[in-house]
Amino acid sequence: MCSVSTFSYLLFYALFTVLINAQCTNPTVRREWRTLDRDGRAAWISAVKCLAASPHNPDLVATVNSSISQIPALTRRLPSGTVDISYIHMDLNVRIHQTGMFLPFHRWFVHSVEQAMVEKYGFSGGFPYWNWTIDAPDFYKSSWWQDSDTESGLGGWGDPDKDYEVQDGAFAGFALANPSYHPMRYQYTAQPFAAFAASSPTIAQFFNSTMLETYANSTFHADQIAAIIAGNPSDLVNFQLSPDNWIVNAVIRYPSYPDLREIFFFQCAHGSVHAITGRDLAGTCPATTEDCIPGNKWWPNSPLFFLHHVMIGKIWSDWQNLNETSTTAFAGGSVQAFDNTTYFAEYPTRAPPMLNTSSDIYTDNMFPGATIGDVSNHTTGYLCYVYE
Ligand SMILES: [Cu+2]
Repeated sequence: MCSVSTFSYLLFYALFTVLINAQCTNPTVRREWRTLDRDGRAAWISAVKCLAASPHNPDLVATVNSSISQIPALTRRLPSGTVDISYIHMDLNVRIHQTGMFLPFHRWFVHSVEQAMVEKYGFSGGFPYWNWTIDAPDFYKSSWWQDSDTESGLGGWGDPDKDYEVQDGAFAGFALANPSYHPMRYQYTAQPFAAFAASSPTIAQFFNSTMLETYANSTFHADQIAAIIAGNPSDLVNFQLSPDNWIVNAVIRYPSYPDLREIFFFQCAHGSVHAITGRDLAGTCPATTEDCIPGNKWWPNSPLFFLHHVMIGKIWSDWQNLNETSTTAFAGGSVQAFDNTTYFAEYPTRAPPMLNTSSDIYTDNMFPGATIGDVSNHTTGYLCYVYE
């Protein structure tokens, strides 16, 4: 059941948290999903569902011009919490992907969702993560998709006869409202890039035939992720190009690289996990939605989005831990610049205006704000967690 905390408790908790976290003497621990016991998994799922069923946040406001974001106006139909959380990501899409804001925004976003679960629904904290390198060798049949427990299981692949709606586990029939009402869906998609390129001429220009046929799971094996981390010490620019950005950077930055395929592997880990899981984690339109523009907008529809992004945050953290200067390093611009390949190459972590550690993370007024510097080091005051 979703018991909402009283105001006085909230206030007490907030003050308590501020006092404790100023020192970060007692960090929460982020663990791989499969190392949690059944109660731990059920507690996280319960808090996610409570958040999804929570009232709309009346303060949430779209800040990107709709001619750019290409999303419908925010409607406040049920289900509610899920609508808001995926809507902020839909609105800010062009500012938080393929820009310097990618890593900071998503770290802040997960933290904010976690805080809401803790403060409102008694979640004890310690957001789990999905180490998909375990699943890379045989993604379709991996243990990740085998837990159908109705309280603690994440369920399996969707039913192809029902628009790939998930039929088992705790999120079977999980109701979503973006881009229109539908139950949550996953579709195993081994080679997702051809369809992805076909969806956008702007993006298609960056693909070559090899890339179009690449198997998504061939980009996120454990040894490849280890190479991304170890291969870019103190080089945040090149590190960022690895887990976040798609193929585009590889083609433009390394046009004469002898083995483009190898570079491509390192680019794609983040997007490949989205794409191979398909449907709601990949921004595919529901079969019943008319006038729908697919893309990466409503990725947070799926609770897996957050487990995935805690893993991305862990990879960033592992890189930061290589040396002291990397813990607070930042580099990146605020504009995507897809349509200008010269510009795109000139600014590998995207174009001016440039961001810095004092820059505010975009919030759409949905959650309390923070700066990029606030989320650089997750073991200090603002965030205060460690990975295990
Ligand atoms: Cu995102």
